[in-house]
Amino acid sequence: MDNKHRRRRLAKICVLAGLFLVASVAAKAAEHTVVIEGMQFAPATLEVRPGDTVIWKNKDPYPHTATAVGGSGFDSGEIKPDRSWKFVAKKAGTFPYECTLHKTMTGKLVVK
Ligand SMILES: [Cu+2]
Repeated sequence: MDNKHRRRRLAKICVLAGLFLVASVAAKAAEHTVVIEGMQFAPATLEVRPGDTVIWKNKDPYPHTATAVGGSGFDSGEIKPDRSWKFVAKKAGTFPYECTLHKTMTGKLVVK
């Protein structure tokens, strides 16, 4: 095999490796963050796919919870200031949630 052929073959391998990388990254589950600040969940409504991870990050100086209403899904328990809580969304559906310590704080997680 001469150098020209070798280079071509290497280029083909690189292209295939690149495609494989793109495909595997695309199939990977995503990570989303809900920031809790000023007694609010931001974004208030978050749409994710099954398998995605949702991270609630508490930036307030007091604890909060992210608790699905009616025991339908998840409950973070107390998230202390500067702490976060992770949840992997598995079941599809719409999950309204609230902070059990401050009932005016509400959000919605949509898994589809
Ligand atoms: Cu709260």
